[in-house]
Amino acid sequence: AHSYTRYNNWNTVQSWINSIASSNANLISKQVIGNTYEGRPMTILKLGKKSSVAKNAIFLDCGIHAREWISPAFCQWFVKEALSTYGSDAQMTSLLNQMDVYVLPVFNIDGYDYTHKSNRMWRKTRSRKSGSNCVGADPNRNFNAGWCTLGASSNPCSDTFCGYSPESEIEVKNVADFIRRNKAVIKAYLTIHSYSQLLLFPYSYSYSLAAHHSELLKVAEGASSALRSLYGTRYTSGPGATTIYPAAGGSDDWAYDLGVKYSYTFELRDTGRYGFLLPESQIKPTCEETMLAVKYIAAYVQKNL
Ligand code: 0X9
Ligand code: ZN
Ligand code: ZN
Repeated sequence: AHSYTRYNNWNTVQSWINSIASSNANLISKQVIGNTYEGRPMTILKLGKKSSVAKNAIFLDCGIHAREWISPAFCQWFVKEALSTYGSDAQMTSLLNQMDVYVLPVFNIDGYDYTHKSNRMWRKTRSRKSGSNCVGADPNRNFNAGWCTLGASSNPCSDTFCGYSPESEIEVKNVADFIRRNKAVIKAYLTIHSYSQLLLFPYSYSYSLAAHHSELLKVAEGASSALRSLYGTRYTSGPGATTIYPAAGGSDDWAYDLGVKYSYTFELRDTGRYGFLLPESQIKPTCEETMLAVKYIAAYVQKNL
């Protein structure tokens, strides 16, 4: 059965997507953006009050990397909180009245399923190509942003394999196509990973500072202090290349260069004690504190449309 404080497997998340959408038709609509390599439907939940005029939007994805289980848990939490606080929390109400939030609960579904069934530490997609016995590419090295130039591997057996070409991974292509199609309205791109407690922004494919570096840093620092206010969890903010490591082909850099100014990668708890194996007892506190950071960024974006 589904639980917000457990790591739900893919089948459970899939049924949750269908039931939450059908029982909240006033605030949620569903959209399939394509199938994964293994044929699973990638469904985006569009949260927001229905409007007759076009609304600006925030795009939020979770589970780019299969083993980062706290990430899909956060997207599920976000949807729950949005629904349960709409109408009582002034900020959430205003956000969903004025904007839409597109939530992709699990980006790399095939990989996520594989971590539940076969290998808990799997990171990549599950695509195959004749000529190599190694499976999958790193979806966060497969976007068309300095593709495979830095911090990525062209060896199909590597955990950071960039793929055979940009967007060779169908999951990456499906998301990139969706964002390209909706780029006129998408004002922020938020992607959730773990772990290290970082709030990263472009660039990671280059050491150059982004054109909006100081604003991106200011918003990240505001979001980090909002997060810290709940339980004291400390985050470091900065450009990917110098704050974690240089690595090309990431979704954040790609979205930013497409024109989505507020582009952030979260690396959630912890700093290495449990790493990817974060205990289920930490799902609730991690999600509650992360909500504050995401809402901080959303409020800033809303105010600066
Ligand atoms: O290496 C990554 O893809 C991310 N770290 S993780 O441990 N979750 O794998 C960091 C991504 C930062 N952004 C880019 N490299 N573009
Ligand atoms: Zn990751
Ligand atoms: Zn809550």
